[in-house]
Amino acid sequence: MSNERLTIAVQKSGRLSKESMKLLAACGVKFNIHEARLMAHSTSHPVDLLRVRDDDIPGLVMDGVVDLGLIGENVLEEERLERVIKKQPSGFNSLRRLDFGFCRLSVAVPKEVQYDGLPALAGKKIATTYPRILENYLKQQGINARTVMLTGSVEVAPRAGLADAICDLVSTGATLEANGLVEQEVIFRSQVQLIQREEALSDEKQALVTKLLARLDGVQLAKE
Ligand code: PRT
Ligand code: ZN
Repeated sequence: MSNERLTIAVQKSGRLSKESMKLLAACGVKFNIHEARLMAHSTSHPVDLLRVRDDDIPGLVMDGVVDLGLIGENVLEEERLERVIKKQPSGFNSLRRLDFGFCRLSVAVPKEVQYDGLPALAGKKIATTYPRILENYLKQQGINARTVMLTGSVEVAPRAGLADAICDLVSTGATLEANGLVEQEVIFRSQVQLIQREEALSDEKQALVTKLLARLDGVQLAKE
């Protein structure tokens, strides 16, 4: 990867993609996106976009493979905890929290189950895509429960007999409702962050980041 161009990792297609591109456009960074391509070169600045699965973004920044990333804090924190356990590089700099991608990570149980607080989860199986965040939370709360890792269809796990409860992302609550689940504990609140790799950038690149941040702050301010 070229050293003089600032590289930014964004989600290729999903809930964060449109807002991520809108944000860059609002900062004056222009791209011609070819849907099939991983890389996009800015036509206005020495900036390259790397379009990937959101799950890959924290690691790319922590390994210093890209300079910046736009990522949901849920994915960022899960990867950070996982890397701390594995003793892999887990450092990054938080530049800004942005006003999109809002959601919460919550524990939900089937509506027919009586729930009278966290101790009700003791000894239970909880299905989640975020085992590290959940385990961390349970440990802090002194609750002994088992986590079952599922990368999709978490909301059907109780009905399928795979788990007693779930811990999943919620925004409107419609998915929980449709699956007969009741949200009981919010364990993590998330929004998108702009992060930078820990290792220093060249002076030129850092100057460009500073310029983009000033524009970004202007854009965010104008929205308020
Ligand atoms: O392919 P790739 O791996 O890049 O994408 P993905 O499928 O893993 O992620 P994507 O695009 O679904 O979500 C990207 C990010 O958006 C998440 O990591 C969160 O930071 C953020 N986000 C915000 C959400 C939601 N809101 C959300 N509601 N991510 C997922 N959901 C799902 C949730 O998992 C559940 O299935 O929506 C459902 C619940 O929504 P409600 O409105 O019914 O409560
Ligand atoms: Zn993902």
